[in-house]
Amino acid sequence: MIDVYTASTPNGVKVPIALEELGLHYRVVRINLGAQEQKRPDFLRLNPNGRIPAIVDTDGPGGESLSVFESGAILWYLAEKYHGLMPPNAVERIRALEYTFFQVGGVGPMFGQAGWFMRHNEPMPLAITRYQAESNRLTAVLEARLKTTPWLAGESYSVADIMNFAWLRSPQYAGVELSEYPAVQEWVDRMAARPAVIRGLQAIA
Ligand SMILES: N[C@@H](CCC(=O)N[C@@H](CS)C(=O)NCC(=O)O)C(=O)O
Repeated sequence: MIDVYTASTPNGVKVPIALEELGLHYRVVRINLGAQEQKRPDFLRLNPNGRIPAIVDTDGPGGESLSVFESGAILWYLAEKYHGLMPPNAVERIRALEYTFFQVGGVGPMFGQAGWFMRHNEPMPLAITRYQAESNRLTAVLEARLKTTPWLAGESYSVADIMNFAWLRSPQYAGVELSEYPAVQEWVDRMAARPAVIRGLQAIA
């Protein structure tokens, strides 16, 4: 059994979507971020960084229970263990890794900061301008890629699509208008129509 400690946020939807795509059974343990449950000692034992998502796989390596944190690490752990969401082609596997790290190091932090400053009580125009511009620049990188390949890794759907979709499905949060990025919009729509994606989003709605 896989327990998923998560919440209904961009990073929080990735793991249920991946588990649905892999056809696995899992249990959602909802973490109330407003109540700071992610900072409690029992959760910090799973993720010392005090953020969702985290998982516990009761059947980890050697049959031992294993906890994993960081959404990118969780998705790669699941993809390796269950042989799915990973392109069969070696070059595409590298592309999947690239766009996974691109999301973790770029899209997530920039969209997150744009949204945070846009909603802060004190107006901070410089910060908003900076993070919205970066969010748009990163979306343009995805646009260029998706103009040439159906999925971010290439011909194969992979963890990289789930990682980035989790943020690009709500672009307005970071002040990004997807009508300016038609290939990204088409990919978001295609992903949102996948039955496993619908089930994953419902699992944490
Ligand atoms: N790089 C981390 C980011 C995790 C993250 O920022 N999670 C947010 C929700 S989207 C969170 O837990 N926020 C609560 C907090 O910062 O206390 C990942 O991909 O797992």
